[in-house]
Amino acid sequence: MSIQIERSLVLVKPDGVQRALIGETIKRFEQRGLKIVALKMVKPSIDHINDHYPKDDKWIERLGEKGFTTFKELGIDPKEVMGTTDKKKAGEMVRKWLVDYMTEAPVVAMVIEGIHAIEMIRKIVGPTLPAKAPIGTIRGDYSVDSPAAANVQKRSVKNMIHASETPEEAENEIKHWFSEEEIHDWARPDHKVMF
Ligand code: IDP
Ligand code: MG
Repeated sequence: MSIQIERSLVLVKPDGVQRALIGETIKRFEQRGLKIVALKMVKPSIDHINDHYPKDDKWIERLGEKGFTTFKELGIDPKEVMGTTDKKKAGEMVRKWLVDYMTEAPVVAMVIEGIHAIEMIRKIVGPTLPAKAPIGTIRGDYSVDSPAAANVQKRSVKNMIHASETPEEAENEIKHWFSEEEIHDWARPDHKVMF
């Protein structure tokens, strides 16, 4: 098996920045041995966030479905909360709330590099919905939100952090947030004893 060095895009979302959890978040990636190769604070425009998240039906339906799964578990009628049982319509609503959330304050954007970085980072971050995120993950340790509350209040689930899910997503997202000059090639001397 070849050693797979990957890069992933990570964002400390507006709730993470406003709660002063930037340092705590970055620390978790550094201490695991992952290397930060780009870093900046940005107040994103609506257009920038709109182009950051996918626009295809499959992604939008998946977004709608995440809330529906929670409603089912809690015995809540999705029609009562979302006004629809259609995954696509629900996903479109959630996507709009997500753009509002991501533009309400600055975010901290990073490119993080390492062996199997995409999977390693998602593990440190934890699953999307805080109730499902194990303690020890960033979302499990620092967020408590749920679609059951968020969707009633017509807002996104606040879960502190974004991380690319697939190599394709990572490639697109890194290009969307950083120019080539902003991404640095440097070596961590401790990697000599780690690998
Ligand atoms: P991810 O951030 O774990 O990759 P995605 O499915 O890509 O999860 O969703 C993007 C973001 O949309 C989530 O991080 C969360 O902030 C928000 N979100 C996901 N599902 C819901 C929902 O059912 N209601 C409100 N917001 C949601
Ligand atoms: Mg995602």
